[in-house]
Amino acid sequence: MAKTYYITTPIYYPSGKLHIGNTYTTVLCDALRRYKDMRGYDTFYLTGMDEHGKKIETVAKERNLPPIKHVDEIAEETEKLWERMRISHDDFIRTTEKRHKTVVQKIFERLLDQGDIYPGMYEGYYCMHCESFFTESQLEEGNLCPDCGRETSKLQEESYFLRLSKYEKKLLDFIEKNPGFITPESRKNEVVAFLRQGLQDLSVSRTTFDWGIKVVSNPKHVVYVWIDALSNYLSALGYSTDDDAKFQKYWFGDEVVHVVGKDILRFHAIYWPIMLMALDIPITFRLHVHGFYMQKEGKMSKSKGGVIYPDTLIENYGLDELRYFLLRELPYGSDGVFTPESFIDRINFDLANDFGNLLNRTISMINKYFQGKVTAYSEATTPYDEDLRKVAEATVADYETLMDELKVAEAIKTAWKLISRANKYIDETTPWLLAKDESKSGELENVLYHLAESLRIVGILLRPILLEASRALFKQLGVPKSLREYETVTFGELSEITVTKKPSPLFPRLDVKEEVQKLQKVIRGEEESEKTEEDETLVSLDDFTKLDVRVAKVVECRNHPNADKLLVLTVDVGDLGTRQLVAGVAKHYEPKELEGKLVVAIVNLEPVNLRGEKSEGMLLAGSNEKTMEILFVKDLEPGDPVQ
Ligand code: ME8
Repeated sequence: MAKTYYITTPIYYPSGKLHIGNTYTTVLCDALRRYKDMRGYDTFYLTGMDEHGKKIETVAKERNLPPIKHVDEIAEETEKLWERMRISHDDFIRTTEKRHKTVVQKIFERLLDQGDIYPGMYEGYYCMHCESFFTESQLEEGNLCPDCGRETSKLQEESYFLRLSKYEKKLLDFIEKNPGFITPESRKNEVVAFLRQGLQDLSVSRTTFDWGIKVVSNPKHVVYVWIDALSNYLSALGYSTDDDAKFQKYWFGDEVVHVVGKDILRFHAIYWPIMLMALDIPITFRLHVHGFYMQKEGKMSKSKGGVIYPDTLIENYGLDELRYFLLRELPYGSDGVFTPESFIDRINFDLANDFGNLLNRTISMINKYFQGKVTAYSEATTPYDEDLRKVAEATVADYETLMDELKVAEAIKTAWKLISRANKYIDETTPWLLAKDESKSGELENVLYHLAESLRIVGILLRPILLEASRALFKQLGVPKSLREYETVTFGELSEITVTKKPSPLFPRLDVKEEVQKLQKVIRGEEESEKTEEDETLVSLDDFTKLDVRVAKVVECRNHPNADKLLVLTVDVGDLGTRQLVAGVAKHYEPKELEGKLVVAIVNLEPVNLRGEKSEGMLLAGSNEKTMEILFVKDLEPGDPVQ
């Protein structure tokens, strides 16, 4: 029976269009999956979307869409992108699907029942504007919100916690006993150092937003991101359902690989194994952590811009060109930089010159000197044959080792060693001189055979990487289907071939200056169309007039039961009736002094729950470092509009 291979990407947030960073991980897993397929494995490749959470709810709100509409749209767009990129995934899991929700709810309840999840109070810094909690270390200087820069207040919230501390020692032991569990080694060391500092239990539920999976036994809570997200690796396999054949086959199979970027190392190397330990599920996976693609200017992110999108690159340069660049340029274990220059150079030097030209020259010479057909010829040899063969054999061996170690960039580099060796072989054997001497015809045929055979091997090695070019190579060289398979990757399997009469270049050469400028524009253009921070503070008149701002009379005011900085006001808004507002003004006003006053409030905001009290609008107040003043009016009536 074939060995099994289960490989996964992170499930991506639909907070915006996916960029080349997310694309990299997806292409990397695609290449590994295709490699394993080629090696005869029974493979299963999972990717998908992580669709819940406050951030997604907010983005949807900004787009005036119900969250489900928003995530449906991005998921559809993403699936189209993967289709376009010929990603070979077997399943696309979305955390909003029923099959996933049910599993998450089961997992949560089970952990709760057995005491690995327990109720408690979460204390954090709350930004009223973003309705989000932050830990102290996430805050900007002065305890300001890292997202909007506004002041935050320290608040408590009811939350469930996952008992990480209980499993700390067990996890350290596991990592020690399984040296290949986390690769590269440097990432493993990071995790071990972190574990040694001691783990705090993890808050795993929220009551301040709805867009998530409800906790069955206490639906006031939604499951907070990581238990929801990580469980996808099990729910997609049918874990805990009647139909768990895939779970049995792939989770307990021969190889399970989670591939993630360095940003989510801790979640996968600590929280996930601990969840599995608590659930009594064997940790069968290995975790592979890759670095980030950066821009010269720094990081890329879906929300902050500076982003390069794959569609544009495929449209302008082709799928193989993009796949090649992404897989070749990011070295194992560190970050890489995407620049227009490096992208165009890789296409010109590696693909067009080294590889494409070698194929083109070989085919042209076979046509010119042997009417398109050569046969393995062993009688007349050249002094360079043996070395070429040896390099081919070593290349295949190295390629296998490197691919098995998930070092894809290095494996590609190795394939290029054979390409370079073959190019050198042309210079050494000088076929155009051999052609001048009738008696050297056997030697010439032998040389061309060696070149064709080297190219066939390169074609096989590059099958998982260059989807179109490897097919074109086989076709133009006339390699029969059976000799495109990995079992035939040994030098000498080819006995005879008939090449195409009309070779066409695999990769057209690009004009560097022109293309770099074009690419810079493409990238800049997209950055400009992304919202910059300045743009975000500009609001159209249309948007502004959507706000219903009114005079309101405070009829009652009291301290918030759970938060020192907040007051709860009941206000009369004339014909609109009464509203409850929660406002962060308790440090500056006593509840009683506000009663009877006329204030200004926005009254058509969507209600939010602030520490257990409903807020149906926003009281307007000005503030600076020293003080805060509520805007009071004198002679107007409750309900009068403010424009
Ligand atoms: O973290 N270079 O989703 P996400 C390389 N939903 N890879 C990059 C990259 C870059 N510049 N930027 C992103 C999440 N990535 C969670 C995951 S899994 C249970 C939940 C890749 O949309 C990389 O794989 O923020 C990174 O880990 C992932 O995208 C983050 O995607």
